Amino acid sequence: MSFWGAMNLMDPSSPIQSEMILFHDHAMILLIGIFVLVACLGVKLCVNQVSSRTTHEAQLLEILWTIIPAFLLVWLALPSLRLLYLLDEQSSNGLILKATGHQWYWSYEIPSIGISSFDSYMIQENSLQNGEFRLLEVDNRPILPYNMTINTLTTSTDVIHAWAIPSMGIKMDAVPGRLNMMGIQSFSPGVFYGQCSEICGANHSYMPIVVEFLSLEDFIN
Ligand SMILES: [Cu+2]
Repeated sequence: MSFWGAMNLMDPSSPIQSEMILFHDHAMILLIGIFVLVACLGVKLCVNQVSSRTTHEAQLLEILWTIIPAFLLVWLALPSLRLLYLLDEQSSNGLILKATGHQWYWSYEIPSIGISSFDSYMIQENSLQNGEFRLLEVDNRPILPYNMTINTLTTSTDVIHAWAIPSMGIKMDAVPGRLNMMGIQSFSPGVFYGQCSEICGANHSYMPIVVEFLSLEDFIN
């Protein structure tokens, strides 16, 4: 279990989400460093005299406290840009999952293997089996192979929804009249949960997202 897993947060289930957690930790190093420095200087300023002989016309100090923060910003920006471009990576294996948002359910289509559109409704509380998650289970879920990138297309038929699976670092708006694309890839077989992430109306909370990942052989069978 990772550090974040030990903190009761979800472990990443896709390469992109692992990268996002690394970037978060990277940004936190800078943030905590700046906070500690400013806090120490603040305390020092309170207990000392405000004016000092050595800080008048201190050109070297001025140059340093301009240049060092500039380098720190570049140190933050470069990995951020790298992550941005990784997020936009598209696979070329032709496997596409199309998710269409409706008020208030999702429908899926996997055209490359001939699976035509089917609806995915939330299972009501009184029909849940033992061990199933309340407000998260659906009656039909799309099945995909793990360890390969699948292009996800999202769109909507009525209002804006958003297709999101937190443990995979995915959140893509589903906008009527528009196709948004994003790559998903799972490290492992399993069932992954998410919810609509755009306030889309009265039953916004009742349109969960469930995707199941299998090995390629099981998927083909
Ligand atoms: Cu929605």
